[in-house]
Amino acid sequence: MQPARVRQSRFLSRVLRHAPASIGLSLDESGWADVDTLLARARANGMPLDRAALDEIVALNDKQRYAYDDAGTRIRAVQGHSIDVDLGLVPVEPPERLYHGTATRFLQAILRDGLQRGRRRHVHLSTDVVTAKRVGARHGLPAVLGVRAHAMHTAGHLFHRAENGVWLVESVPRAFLDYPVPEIDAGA
Ligand code: HQG
Repeated sequence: MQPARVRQSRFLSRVLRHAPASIGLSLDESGWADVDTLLARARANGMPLDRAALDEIVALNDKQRYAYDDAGTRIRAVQGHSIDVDLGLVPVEPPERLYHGTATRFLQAILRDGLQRGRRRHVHLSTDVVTAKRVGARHGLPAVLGVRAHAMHTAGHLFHRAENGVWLVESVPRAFLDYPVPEIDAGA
């Protein structure tokens, strides 16, 4: 995406996941914002954004972070919120294994306390090692943990899959974590 679109996408991430009130926007309980109101509030707060740019971001965003409703009049982030929204996702059976990318400096705490959701609503898990490593690299030198997801599910933990394929869970107790991950070569 062009730099202007990246800036606009970051702005959307901030207002649709974390701080709608910072531009005087309100989301409904499912996280939806009215598109026309969003565009007006964005412009009023110094972020040039029109419907064509929004369409492009929704369609081309590398992680499919945002989605319109069926009528195309509302928009929301499909995951990653820190504010309290109910995405209406139904629990689904996860695969045997999922992965979590983090930074090496967090490993000691994670292996002691398990994975915590921090300021977000969920812990985010990836289906593949490459994606997890990329997520971890956002925080520093990346490290990838394995999560025995199906065993967690059997033990009663609820898993959800966001529209963009990211897996969401409330926490991961350390008993379900593997580090190092046997199937990853040393250094991954
Ligand atoms: C770590 C991006 C210490 C955790 C990504 C992570 C993802 C602990 C950091 C999405 C811990 C939280 C989410 C513990 C977890 N002790 N550290 N017990 N438990 N942590 O950004 O998963 O580009 O809130 O490992 O692709 O990195 O925004 O979570 O390093 O899908 O669309 O605490 O955000 O998507 O960091 O990223 P974050 P995340 P977007």
